[in-house]
Amino acid sequence: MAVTRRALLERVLQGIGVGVVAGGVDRALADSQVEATGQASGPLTVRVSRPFDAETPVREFTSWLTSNERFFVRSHFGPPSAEAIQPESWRLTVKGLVKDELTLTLPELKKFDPITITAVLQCSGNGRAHHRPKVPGVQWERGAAGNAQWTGVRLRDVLQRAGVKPQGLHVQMQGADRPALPTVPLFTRSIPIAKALHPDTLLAYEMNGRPLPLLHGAPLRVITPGWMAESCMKWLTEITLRADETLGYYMQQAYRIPETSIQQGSGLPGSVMVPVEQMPVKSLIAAPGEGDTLKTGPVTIQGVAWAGESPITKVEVSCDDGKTWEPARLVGEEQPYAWRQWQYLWNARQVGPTAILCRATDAQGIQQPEKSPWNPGGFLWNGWDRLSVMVAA
Ligand SMILES: Nc1nc2c(c(=O)[nH]1)N[C@H]1C(S)=C(S)[C@@H](COP(=O)(O)O)O[C@H]1N2
Ligand SMILES: [Mo]
Repeated sequence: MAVTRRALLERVLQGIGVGVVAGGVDRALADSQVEATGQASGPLTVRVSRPFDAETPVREFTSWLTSNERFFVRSHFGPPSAEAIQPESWRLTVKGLVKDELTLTLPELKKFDPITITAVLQCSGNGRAHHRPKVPGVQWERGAAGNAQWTGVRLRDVLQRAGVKPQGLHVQMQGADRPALPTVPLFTRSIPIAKALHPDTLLAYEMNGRPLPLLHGAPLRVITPGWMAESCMKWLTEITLRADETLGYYMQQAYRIPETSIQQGSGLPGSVMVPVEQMPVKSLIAAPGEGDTLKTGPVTIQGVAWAGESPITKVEVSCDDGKTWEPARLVGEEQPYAWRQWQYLWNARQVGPTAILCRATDAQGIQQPEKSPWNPGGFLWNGWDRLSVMVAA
């Protein structure tokens, strides 16, 4: 089995253009996280090599869709064993507070009505590296996010087939991935029934029109559009209806934020912590790039903006380090849950170093803050995006 797992992981890493890490990939399956240098390797910037956590270089965000090969990867233990997700033997079970327990094969699942939704996926830790004081954990910068088309069936339809009992208020999700050590808790999460029954919440088997890649949860994953990616369970095998939120580390300790803002760096005993859910309003500059040298004259600045379940109504750009702001042009059509591309034509006149910033506003009138409120997990960073450039004659 170890051989199968190793061969599988090797294929996966090579398939996305990442060289197999020195020392062999078997250690990639260990629980200990090995910090990488943050250097570009193939199409992704590797943050942790074992298990493989890597972010998308933001220049990719000049495209509306983020390709499967360049989509950020985050998992706690690495992909499951090949046996656990073999198409022939793979099953999805639905149990707990339901009238009829279900066991579905992939072909059976695909008989429900298919739908496709374009949605941003973003890790709650994206931008953790910007929090001050510094927060331990994967030091994600800007690219633990991406926009993709997800095809699958409605979680609602599957739940309705099983018949949710009135006491079933939370939907627990379990994937086939397992920690190497039995003492490490499983990555088990739950979402409230309202989000699970929302017609846009998916069990997805395709990403950008292709079979869901192994690193992104093959054969089936949950997509909760507009919500942080921690509820987008990969390698899904089990759904359990429960009366309460899932217990255990990944729901009760990790991925929680203070309900109200707290003092920077405080230990906060007593403060109420709630699970991360909605994605807050955020924007990024995709081009030019950090440290670029630009010529005087017209410069196209472009990027993306998104706000979870809320549309983007405005993006502003500053080319003088935040002194003055100008509205950017929103490109294309608004699509719920997808990001919105934007452009700004800057006439660069003054030679020398400057900083370019952007900030977005959503339909509720909420504007990106200059800096996000500090929190102990370093989650939900959505401060103004900022890059330094040099203007040369
Ligand atoms: N089964 C399983 N699902 C998982 C995870 C995991 O470790 N195991 N990681 C979650 C986290 S923390 C994130 S940010 C997203 C990342 O999705 P991606 O790798 O497809 O970008 O998957 C989520 N789903
Ligand atoms: Mo994450």
